[in-house]
Amino acid sequence: MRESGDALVLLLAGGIGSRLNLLVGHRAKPAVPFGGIYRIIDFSLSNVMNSGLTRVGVLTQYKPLSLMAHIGNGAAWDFTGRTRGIKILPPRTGEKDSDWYKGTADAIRQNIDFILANPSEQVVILSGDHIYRMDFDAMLSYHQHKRADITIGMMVVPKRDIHQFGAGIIDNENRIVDWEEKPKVPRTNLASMGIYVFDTQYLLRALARDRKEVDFGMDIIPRAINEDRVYAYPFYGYWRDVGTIQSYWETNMDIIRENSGISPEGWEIRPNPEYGGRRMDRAPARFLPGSKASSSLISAGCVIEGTVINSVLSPGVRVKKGAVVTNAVIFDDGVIEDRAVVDLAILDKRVRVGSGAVVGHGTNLTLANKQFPKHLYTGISLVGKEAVIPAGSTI
Ligand code: ADQ
Ligand code: ADP
Repeated sequence: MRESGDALVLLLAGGIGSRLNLLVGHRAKPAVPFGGIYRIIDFSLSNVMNSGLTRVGVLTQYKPLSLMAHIGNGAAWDFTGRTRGIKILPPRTGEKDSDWYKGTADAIRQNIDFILANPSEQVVILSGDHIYRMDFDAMLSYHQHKRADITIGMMVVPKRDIHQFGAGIIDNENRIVDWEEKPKVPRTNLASMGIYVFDTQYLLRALARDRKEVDFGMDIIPRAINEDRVYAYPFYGYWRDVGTIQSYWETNMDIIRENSGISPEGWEIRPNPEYGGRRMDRAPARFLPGSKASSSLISAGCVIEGTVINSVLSPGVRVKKGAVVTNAVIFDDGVIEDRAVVDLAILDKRVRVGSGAVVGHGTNLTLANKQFPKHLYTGISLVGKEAVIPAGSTI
């Protein structure tokens, strides 16, 4: 048994993640492939496993099919066994659309039965949307030490980004004394990571108080800081909310680098079970004569004849003769034909780029700025699942 007892984990995996655009056209954001052999949710599930927690409920809502297939019975993360388990919790399908979750707290409220059926001292609430590495056991011990009602994982972010987060002001004991969800005017650079430890009895009382309180950041926490013991748990490790194409791409680039803090050494991230042994048809990656590769992550089953620089390739990608792939993220079984160029782009599964075609503007911003208003332009091209880019074309 862990020092801090066996807390129950609730993993929020239902958000739409619309800023990820084509990548969430048919799958939930936590199911979006990431870093070659993972899906985004693997990071949360692996953190739970590595922290010694064994009981998990996954709250789904939007396009959950790939996500459910991916999690399966949870064996990939050791969640099977007599005292262990992972359960997918779909939204209550009542008669009206309005029964769908209205926000994070409402989603938890609709699953009170699951909390009651799994008695625990604390509930850990996480998001399935983040790429990070965190020990929840240490956070639970801290929560107990502070005798907190709620403990919130928080980290310092650049002030210009604080408008995307819950922002907290703390006293010198780390007690949160002021709070603003997504502030327009920055008063602090301490951001909520959307990771909460609640005393279970406190959570049940807070959810019962007022059904109009549907969101943790907007409703439950602002009320709690006035009346109850709410503490920040300062976090100094690697954590990214991969909510936009830009941050998704940057985080993929981070996983290439050895010293970024997210490389899987020393803290096991268990991948998509499909790559964890079941799919035996993936031979080792193969580099043919004339190929060049550097600063890249190349998965099994890839065959490289051309050049790959600063890119992340999922299993089964082919880069043919004379093709050049730079600053790219290419999902499973993509084919980059002879002399094609992919520069600063994300390609969903099974995309085929024809001979001599050019995908992405790279750093050639003059070309890009003609097509997009400057403020919308991230510079990163996105190609949808199974698209075919005709030979010789430029997109
Ligand atoms: P947001 O990033 O805006 O802010 P939110 O949309 O509330 O996050 O979603 C949080 C998590 O819950 C996501 O993983 C999302 O997928 C999931 N989710 C959202 N609605 C859901 C629903 N109805 N059912 C199931 N899952 C759902 C929050 C906090 C901020 C904090 C950031 C950190 O409100 O205070 O700073 O997260 O990313
Ligand atoms: P997602 O796009 O949501 O990440 P996948 O496309 O990988 O999901 O998988 C959806 C379904 O398609 C799965 O049942 C998977 O087994 C199947 N599938 C996987 N690889 C291929 C392939 N090369 N061609 C057709 N179907 C595939």
